[in-house]
Amino acid sequence: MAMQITLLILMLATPVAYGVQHIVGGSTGWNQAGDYVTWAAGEKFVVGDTLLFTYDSSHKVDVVSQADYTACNSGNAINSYQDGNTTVALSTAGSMYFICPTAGHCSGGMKLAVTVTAANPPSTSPTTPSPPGTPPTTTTPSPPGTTTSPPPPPRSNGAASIYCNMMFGFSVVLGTMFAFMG
Ligand SMILES: [Cu+2]
Repeated sequence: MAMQITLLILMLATPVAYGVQHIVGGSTGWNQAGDYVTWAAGEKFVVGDTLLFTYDSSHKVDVVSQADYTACNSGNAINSYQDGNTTVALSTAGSMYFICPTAGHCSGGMKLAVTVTAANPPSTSPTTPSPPGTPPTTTTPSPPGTTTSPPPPPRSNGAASIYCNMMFGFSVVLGTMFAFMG
């Protein structure tokens, strides 16, 4: 019982207690060589996680709106970082947009959009859509199996029911015998 409670506490506490640190661009980091669309597609961002941008002084990190992300406009940046080692907390579910404000860098691909999902409920809904695809394939093979098995019973139906009755009667007799013996 204590073990089960411990497991339950661990399961409930783990997603909240430990956020994942996503190093933007992986080993490439935050620079003009990165492909942040591909990188972000391979990551799962959950509330409580953090992003770590590592870059040299020729780059910066601007937090921008979706429109400014699309337009590569750093004029209305919500936040701007230039310390070369920037941690950004993903504290709310939704989308966040980052661009490098250095001229030509954003339009050259130095821009990142992340979709942050809430710690627990939304993470279960993306997994539910995939099972529905599998049941239809498993239900299709079974009808042929069920249609092939019915034909034999009607032929031997009489004999089978007699056999069943005999076995039932036999088991009743045996049961009664054991009941008396015990
Ligand atoms: Cu840059």
